[in-house]
Amino acid sequence: VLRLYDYSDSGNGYKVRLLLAHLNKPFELVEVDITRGETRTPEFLRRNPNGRIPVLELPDGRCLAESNAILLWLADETPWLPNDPWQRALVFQWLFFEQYSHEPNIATIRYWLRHEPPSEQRMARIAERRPKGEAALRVMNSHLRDRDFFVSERATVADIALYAYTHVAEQAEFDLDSYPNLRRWSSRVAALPGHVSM
Ligand SMILES: N[C@@H](CCC(=O)N[C@@H](CS)C(=O)NCC(=O)O)C(=O)O
Repeated sequence: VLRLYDYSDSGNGYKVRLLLAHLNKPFELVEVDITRGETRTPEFLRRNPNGRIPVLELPDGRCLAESNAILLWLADETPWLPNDPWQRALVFQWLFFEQYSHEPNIATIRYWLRHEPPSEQRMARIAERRPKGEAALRVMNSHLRDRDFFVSERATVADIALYAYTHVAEQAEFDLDSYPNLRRWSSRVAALPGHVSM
């Protein structure tokens, strides 16, 4: 059986849990407490030298890290990853966008607000990232003006990756009321059969 090393409050981990639920794939969950350095033990570093969850361990012991790489691996030959080369490329485009423009500016703020005591340094770091987070949300909101999902008429792993931290962006004090298309898309993703919440 597949084994997922994960931390329940992680959006990156939730991406994988959500896709596994849609694919109806059983898996064993191993909770790793990232707030206690459990991702940096020699044992964990053997599974992911980069010391981060999520990590998917296959029954033969091979380990795959990076949430979006795990999504692509699991989605291969399923409707969650289009076969058409152009549509696939667009899925990759949004997955890279998620990792470069979205997650570093939204997930991080959410984490700091939830796990770090208030300080001037925390405020400065958040202030530096917030406009970049807003910019990412604006790009998504415009893209969704005349679309139900990011790449095709049905949801793909691009939607799963972007949903993970967008639907909890308010926990990072982003106001989703400014992004009505994002709100509608978010409800659409949450209404898909097989959906599980974070
Ligand atoms: N790019 C990675 C990011 C993974 C990541 O940032 N994981 C965080 C939790 S969301 C983590 O494991 N932090 C613990 C640590 O850095 O020791 C992915 O998409 O999987």
